[in-house]
Amino acid sequence: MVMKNSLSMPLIITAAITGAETRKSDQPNLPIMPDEQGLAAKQCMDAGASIIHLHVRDKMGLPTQDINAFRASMDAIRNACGSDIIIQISTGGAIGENMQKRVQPIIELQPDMASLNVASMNFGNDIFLNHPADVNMLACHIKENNIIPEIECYDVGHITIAKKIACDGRIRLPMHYQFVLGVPGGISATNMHLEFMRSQLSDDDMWGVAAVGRQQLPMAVIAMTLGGHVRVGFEDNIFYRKGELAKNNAQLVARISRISGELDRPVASCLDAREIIGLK
Ligand code: KMH
Ligand code: ZN
Repeated sequence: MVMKNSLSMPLIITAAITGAETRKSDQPNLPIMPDEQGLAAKQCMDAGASIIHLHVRDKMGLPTQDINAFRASMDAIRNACGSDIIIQISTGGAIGENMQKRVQPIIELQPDMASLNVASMNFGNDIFLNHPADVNMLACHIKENNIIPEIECYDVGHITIAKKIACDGRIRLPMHYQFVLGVPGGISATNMHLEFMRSQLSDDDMWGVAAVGRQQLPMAVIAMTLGGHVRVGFEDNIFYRKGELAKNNAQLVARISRISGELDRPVASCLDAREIIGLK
């Protein structure tokens, strides 16, 4: 039996391999086509990742929520990794994406997990719109389809909103939070912010950290020591270190696995992660 929320709990590493905003012109090794995503997912799994946070692109390389594009990428990932890998599809999509398109993949494709964004916010120079009625609708579809939601929290108040949605019966407990720190418009990536956000959770809640840019690594290490989980990958950070682009997503995953080893915290296999999250 895997223990929850302790340092002995296996570390779940999520690889956010593509994202919606990262461009191939900025990171030439960004996987955008299904075969590239399959290969990236396999490399990440071999390096210690058990969850793939998935965004997909169209033939032009632009972000899309098209069901067929998701199906092709999910098939490629499962063909490359096997069926134990956990696929978490994005319902956030790209800024400005139509809400019906954002919800469609979870209804049609029933992935293991789906992201759930609970609030509108400034997002860099854009506005990420998540109307309360749409958030409730998304949460209900996720629940009805027996998909595990991961609550993307870009600020402390987002935890409060998520708790209210759960209280209204639209999110099944325990909650799975991702603290996305350092998005311009959200809370910045500092130890104090991370500690405070964590202090708002119940003991049974699961949480992880996805910090943006150069804060990805330090925040990940702090999360690891506090019993949290970690997300790395090109969606949030394209560099290995200052001025040096990462070779691939797996290089970022492998570094987290190595540090976890040094901390004597085991890295979760896909089956460990399924047990911790409560997935069949
Ligand atoms: N692309 C961001 C605007 C998610 O995956 O749910 C939203 C995002 C969150 O990436
Ligand atoms: Zn995402």
